[in-house]
This record gives sequence, C-alpha cells and structure tokens, in this order.
Amino acid sequence: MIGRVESYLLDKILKDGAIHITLIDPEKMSTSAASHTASEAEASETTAIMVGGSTIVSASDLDKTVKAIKKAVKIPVILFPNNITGISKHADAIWFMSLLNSLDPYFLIGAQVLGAPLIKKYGLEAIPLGYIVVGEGAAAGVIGRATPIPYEKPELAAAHALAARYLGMRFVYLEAGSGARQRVPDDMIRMVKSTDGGPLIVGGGIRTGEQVKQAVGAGADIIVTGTVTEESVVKDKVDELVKSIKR
Ligand code: 1GP
Repeated sequence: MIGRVESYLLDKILKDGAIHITLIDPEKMSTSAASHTASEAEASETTAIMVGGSTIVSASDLDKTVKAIKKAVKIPVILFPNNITGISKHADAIWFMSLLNSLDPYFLIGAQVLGAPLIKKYGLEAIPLGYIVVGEGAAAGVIGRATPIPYEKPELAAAHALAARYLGMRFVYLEAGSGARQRVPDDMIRMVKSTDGGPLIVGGGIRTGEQVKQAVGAGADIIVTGTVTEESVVKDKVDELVKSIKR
C-alpha cells in the first residue's frame, strides 16, 4: 500500500522531473545543528529530510534529533536506518530497506524481521527499498558487509535493481557511500534506469550542481546528499543542488 510520504515523493518527481533529499547524520552534528540544517534545506526547496548514518547506535540520540527536525520543518522526515537502532517514532516514514549485495543475512532480512513489529507499533510508513552498495562503498559497505559492485560493472547493478523490483521493492538506491571520492558513474545510472525503469535514488560523493545535473540526466529520480551540506553554507549549497535539477 502506497502511503502519504511515498505519494508525495512520486508526485514531486512527476512534477519536477527529479528531486533532492537532504541527509542528516545525527552522529555528525548536534541536535540544534541538525534542525538548523533541515530548515535551511527546506527553505532551499529540498523535498524531504532523511535521517540516518552507518554507525548510529543510540536510539535516544536519534529520537532527539528527529524530534528537533520535525519541529523545524514541514517536509517529511524519512528514516534511513543502518540497523534497528535507526528507528524513531517521531519520523513520518522509514525506508524499509534490504542491503541486496550484503554477504550477511542480518542486513538482508534479519534486522528487518526485528524492526518490523516496532515500525508497525509506531505507525511509521514503511517504503520498500532495494539498497545496493557500489564502488568504494565507504562505511555503509563495511558495516553492511557488502561486496560492492565495481563501477565498471553496471550490468551487475542493473541485475540487482531488476531483482529488487521483481521482489516488490518500489525504490532502488545506488549507494557509493557517504563521502565517497567518486560518485555513482552515469553509465551505471543509465543502465539501471533503462533496465528497470522504476524510481531510482542515487547518493554518495555528490558535491556539485553539475554532478546533480549529470546524474539526473542519466536517469536518477532522487539525489541524496549529506556530506556536502555538512561542509558548506547549507542554504547556498542546497540552492545550487536543487536549482540544477529544476533547470
Ligand atoms: C550516504 O548517499 C548518502 O548514504 C549521501 O552521501 O554524504 O557523500 O552526500 P554523501
């Protein structure tokens, strides 16, 4: 069943061609910095806020951050969990994700089984997502015990994305890893999009409007950035990224 947040994302993609989402890692900033970042990003027309990070262990810190962000913005707050500690009742939705190229069954289905009853109890909207780690993979690759897909093997990424879609996952995420030196190559985005066709999220190592433009041109529907907003004046940077989608 498609919920309110998912419908909102799909409508925005339809209307604008592609969208930008701002990722906030509660471990990398204080609660007040997180709410400031979220409200600046909202003012620059980012579509939603994602909250998560590969090494989150404190559910209470996560709760505080999500609560503060919810107070600061009207756009949806979507959890991006690395584990069961990435679940907060204060969010609007959660990417209900499986790390498809993990060698560890815990990240394929184990954490999901543990987390599902809590998600139901909290009434969070669960949005099914196939998560695929590519290239260096960074912390997401290490923590998730992934065998990252090499950049020069786009057909493997396409096969993973197609399998995700056949399993009923409504979104696919190509993840180069937070702070990756090289973002997901356009060839890979293009091949995944032409093989599979469904909503495609791309993130990891994206830093400039020009890169956003190229990734969207190759077929990305949602661009996620985190690191670059931590390192820049949020409003100026998100303005640059969002404008390059809309242009
Ligand atoms: C990480 O894809 C996201 O999960 C965002 O990556 O921090 O490199 O923008 P960056």
